[in-house]
Amino acid sequence: MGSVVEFHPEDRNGRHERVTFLTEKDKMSSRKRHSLLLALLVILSFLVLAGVAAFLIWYFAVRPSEVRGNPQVGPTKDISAPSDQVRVYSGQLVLDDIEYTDSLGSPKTQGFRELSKNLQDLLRDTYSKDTVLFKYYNTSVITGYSEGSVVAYHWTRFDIPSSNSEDLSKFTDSRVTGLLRRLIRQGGVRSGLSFTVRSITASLTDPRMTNTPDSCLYTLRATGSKQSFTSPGYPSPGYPNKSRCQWQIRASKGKAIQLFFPDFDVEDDCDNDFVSIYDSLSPEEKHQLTQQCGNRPPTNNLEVVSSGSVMLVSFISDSSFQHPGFSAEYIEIPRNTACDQVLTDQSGNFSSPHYPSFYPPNLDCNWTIKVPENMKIRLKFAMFRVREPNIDISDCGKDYVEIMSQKYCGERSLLAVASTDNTMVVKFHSDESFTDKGFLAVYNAYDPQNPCPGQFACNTGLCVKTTLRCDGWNDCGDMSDEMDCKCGEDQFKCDNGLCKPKYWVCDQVNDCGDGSDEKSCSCGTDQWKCESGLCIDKNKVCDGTQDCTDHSDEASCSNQGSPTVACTEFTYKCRNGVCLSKSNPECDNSPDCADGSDEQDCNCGKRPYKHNRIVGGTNADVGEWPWQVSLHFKTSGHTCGASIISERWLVSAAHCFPTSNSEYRNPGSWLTYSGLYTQLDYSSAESRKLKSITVHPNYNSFTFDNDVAVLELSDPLEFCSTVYPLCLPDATHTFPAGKSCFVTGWGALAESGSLANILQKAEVKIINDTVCDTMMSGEVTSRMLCSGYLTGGVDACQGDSGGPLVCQESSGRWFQSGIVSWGDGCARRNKPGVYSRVTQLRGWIKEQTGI
Ligand code: 4AZ
Repeated sequence: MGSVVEFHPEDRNGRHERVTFLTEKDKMSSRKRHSLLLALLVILSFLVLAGVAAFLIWYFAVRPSEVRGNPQVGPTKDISAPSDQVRVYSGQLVLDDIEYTDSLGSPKTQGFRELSKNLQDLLRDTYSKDTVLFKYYNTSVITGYSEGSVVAYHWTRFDIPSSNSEDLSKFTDSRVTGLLRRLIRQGGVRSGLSFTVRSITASLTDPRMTNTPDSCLYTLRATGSKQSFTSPGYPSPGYPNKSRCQWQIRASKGKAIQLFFPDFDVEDDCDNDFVSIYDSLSPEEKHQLTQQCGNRPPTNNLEVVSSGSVMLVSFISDSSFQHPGFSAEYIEIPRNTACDQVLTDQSGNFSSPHYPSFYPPNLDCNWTIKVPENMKIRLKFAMFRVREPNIDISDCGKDYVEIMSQKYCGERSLLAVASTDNTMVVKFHSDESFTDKGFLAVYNAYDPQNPCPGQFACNTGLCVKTTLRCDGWNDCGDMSDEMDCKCGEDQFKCDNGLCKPKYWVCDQVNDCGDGSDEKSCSCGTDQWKCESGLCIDKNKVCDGTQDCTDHSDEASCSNQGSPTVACTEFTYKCRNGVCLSKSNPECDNSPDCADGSDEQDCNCGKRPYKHNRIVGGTNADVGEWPWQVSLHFKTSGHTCGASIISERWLVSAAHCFPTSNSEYRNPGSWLTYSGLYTQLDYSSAESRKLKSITVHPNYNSFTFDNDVAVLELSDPLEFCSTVYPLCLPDATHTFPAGKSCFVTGWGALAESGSLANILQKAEVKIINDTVCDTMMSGEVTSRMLCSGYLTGGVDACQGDSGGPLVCQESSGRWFQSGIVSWGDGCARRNKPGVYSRVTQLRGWIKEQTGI
């Protein structure tokens, strides 16, 4: 047997090498053997490596979870199969016998890591006591600590394979909390640990909230000066899909945190993207302050306040739409401990703490109002929003305002209360979760002998004009102005005692509220009643022919959306010529035409900004009516309104362009402002010149029949949060009598009054055509429609002309039903506003604009 040079590099530690000289032949065969050996070696090392890899895979992924080791703090690998169900429990551990040190504020420190490791082991051990839960145990993570008593924030994740889905029902809050409570019963100690666990909480948590200290989790320190942070990618190119970020904010001991969002634009659907804010460092629903999504205008900024020195902001994005995200500012503020107040002035106001910011959780406040002996107090809420999700507002079990043993919660528009003597105590309670904007209350003392000099005194303590008494409308808020009324000649007495105009009987609108005005309007036994009140033969319903003038006999047939209906002037016609029996099918988010044409060109009628419903006031919000345009004539300033129907086209009223002065028909005389809020500041509006003005050829300047014009812009608009088109209804679209719609504009605030600076909005109801024609002395043509209140008080006025009347459909989209046209003065009794009927003018608008 020959020898080979054996070369062991690791053996060359001064030891001798064995050297043998070889013959040529030996050399040849030795080379062959050498390559063979090398190949063997490679195969062997490959096998060893493969074995190690297989072991690792088995150890970390395949090995049964009962024997899985304790995971370290760090990003959790999503090792669950796609079909696995995930359950996450998060909560707080309160620790005794341990001092909070600054090192616990930063996950990068040794102190943080050591304590976290011990607590994670403790959690794993605790969960291991339940064989079912532990079978699916994946990991426990400590995400942070706060001071005072040291509180550790934890979450634990379980992965349940779909094959074991029957075990999902075993994951109950009581099972988990019961298990954790055992830890406390056993003294909360564990050998080798220097601290004890005083209490522990855990509740089911959205698995998307499971950030680890190493992932997109930021620790921020609030101080007395403002600091800020933003969502990832803010503002451009916008946040990425599947962002999961959290910001832990800590303030000094004894302080609170105020968080303000100067800019907030997150996808509109909270199921996809949202920001959740917690009064804790753990994302437990129990401590959730609010969850928000959508685009908020600068007039409705989000601002929240914590109860203690910690706050967690969690941002989740699932959608792939690109939105800028948010910028946030945080600051340390004194904690709101004492909010009790005694008010002795004869009038004044007070509000929930930090109003209009969200009030803090965990708070109780008392306001005691004391006025002179012989006086009483009336209290009115200018704003009242104390809402919590899924709360029955009849028992107000969570946050509430309490006045004279009565609890109030939810959102209220006309809340007023009167005292029985010269004192009134108003209590406010907020519990540990979900806060809201709160309230603003105004009070004044009054003389009970003469509570409302010259006015009617409501039982609520409010005073209303005597003309509002017995007018059929609830002006007091508690209906007291409509009680014990003797109905007039021209009024109908409802079963509930209200008086309503006789015109309203049998008009298919429940004006009484109890249906009594529509009760005895029955048709014959073989007849069917149209929505307009007309009676037709029963066999004419759903026969494919429109027999009711409002086509209600064909509107709700079981063959809805079926393409078999004969086309008439009341049926919606798809682009392929097929007609539908469904009413208002266009842009309703449900495809009805086989060719999809009813859902095409539907980028309209949705306001980009998310709006707060403003209770009471008539000032619009920024971006609330993004299709509203202000038309300025030469140097006269605002003259008329208009609406945006596309980047290049506006709709307005023909009477805004009279022929009395040729300059009115000259496009060069006009300047348009889109996205305008106040007439005092044009800086953020989009201003465009006009290229053409086209007035309806059949416009009649005496009767105002066909009062419509289309305006072409010289340059296209750029759509944004405050500039966006409304939807034009199909010619067959119906806006039924009684429907609430909105008219907007900078027109006069009262008849012969001055123009508004801030864009105004008014809610008006569509009025039955025959009722309106009677009220307006037979001057209402079929190209007109009426809207407003027969009692007066709310209306469009001079300067609103050309602006839109819009109605929201169940799809959420706003459709233009009217163009402000004329009226008998403004807001007068029995004189509703008259509008150009857009459905009747739709064909002409399409001919002129292609829209
Ligand atoms: C106007 O003069 C005008 N009340 C517009 C609307 C109404 C009255 C007048 C409706 O432009």
